[in-house]
Amino acid sequence: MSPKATKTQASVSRDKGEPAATALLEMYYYLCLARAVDERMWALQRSGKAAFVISGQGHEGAQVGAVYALDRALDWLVPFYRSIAAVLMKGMPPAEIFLIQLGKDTDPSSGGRQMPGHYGHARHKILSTSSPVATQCLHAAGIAYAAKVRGTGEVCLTAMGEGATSEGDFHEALNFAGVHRLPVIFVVENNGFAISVPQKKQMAVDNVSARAAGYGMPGVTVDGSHVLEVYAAARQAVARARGGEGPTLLEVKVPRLTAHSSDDRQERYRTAEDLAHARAQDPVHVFAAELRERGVLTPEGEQEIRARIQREVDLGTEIAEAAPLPDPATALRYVYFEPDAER
Ligand SMILES: Cc1ncc(C[n+]2csc(CCOP(=O)(O)OP(=O)(O)O)c2C)c(N)n1
Repeated sequence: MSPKATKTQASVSRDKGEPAATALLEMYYYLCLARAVDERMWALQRSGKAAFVISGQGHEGAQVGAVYALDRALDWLVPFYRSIAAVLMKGMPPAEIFLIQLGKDTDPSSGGRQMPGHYGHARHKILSTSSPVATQCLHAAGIAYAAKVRGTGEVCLTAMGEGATSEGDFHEALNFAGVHRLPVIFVVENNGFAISVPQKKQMAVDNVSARAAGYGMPGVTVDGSHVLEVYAAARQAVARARGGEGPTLLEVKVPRLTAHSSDDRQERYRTAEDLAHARAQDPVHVFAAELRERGVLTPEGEQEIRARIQREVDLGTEIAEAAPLPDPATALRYVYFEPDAER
């Protein structure tokens, strides 16, 4: 581990790698918070207040497990449009997610310029979400290269879907990261579909992780319904990156619980059996059952978490709804260079 790496998660025993009860409950809190924020995003869209939703429902286990392995203050996140749990964990409160979704002036990612789902936050080291899929892989490799050159000890984690791995940018980024042994983790949240295109029409391999071999890095596949399985794999990848051993391709198989976006109807290309199978793999339910079995999650504890989340999501919605829209006179700001513009 680099001497410049700062704190680790306090409640995790780094020796045994077994999260303590407080850590497990924090993971569960983020899983449930992300789900509740996501559901509110759909409510805002369906009630005509937001133009668009792109959801992370089903992906929460992958994101919580992976981001929990980072040093959240030191490390970088280069997200994609489904990274709701990930950006919450990196420090964005629900209000900021809703400000982004409603395109408000105080949206921290772009001041209302970007589409919903384009998360970014300079202070929390979240790079702006890039619309063309897979370009984030190059951005992440660039950040990791800078970290290596500067010797900062930072690790960069980027996320994408399996469809993104068919893009040239993905392969160029992995090649560069492999050659230069960069401290970067490529997390593929494989939900089996690129909009309506199933994985088997996207690639001739069963596991995206197979692609890692071509770039001289480990490729690992884990089950995203099991948060601790993801966390264990991500911890190894972070240790490897921080220790100067280079990148990892971490594929996390996740269920996609909603349509691709609010502009899609998945019933047109998914069978009822497939949808029922996805629901049975819901990481929120799977993790809750696991925590109950371990005696970590009690009915009272669960009620407390749910009530706290309800308050946070309601408050976040109120703040975002009350916030002003950007002034139309500023629409071209940040498009062209303006030497005298206010920043
Ligand atoms: C370069 C590029 N091509 C096409 C699109 C349109 N598009 C947006 S999301 C998406 C599907 C990506 O699928 P996948 O990477 O599997 O992620 P998922 O949405 O399933 O999580 C596509 C084709 C885009 N944004 N950028």
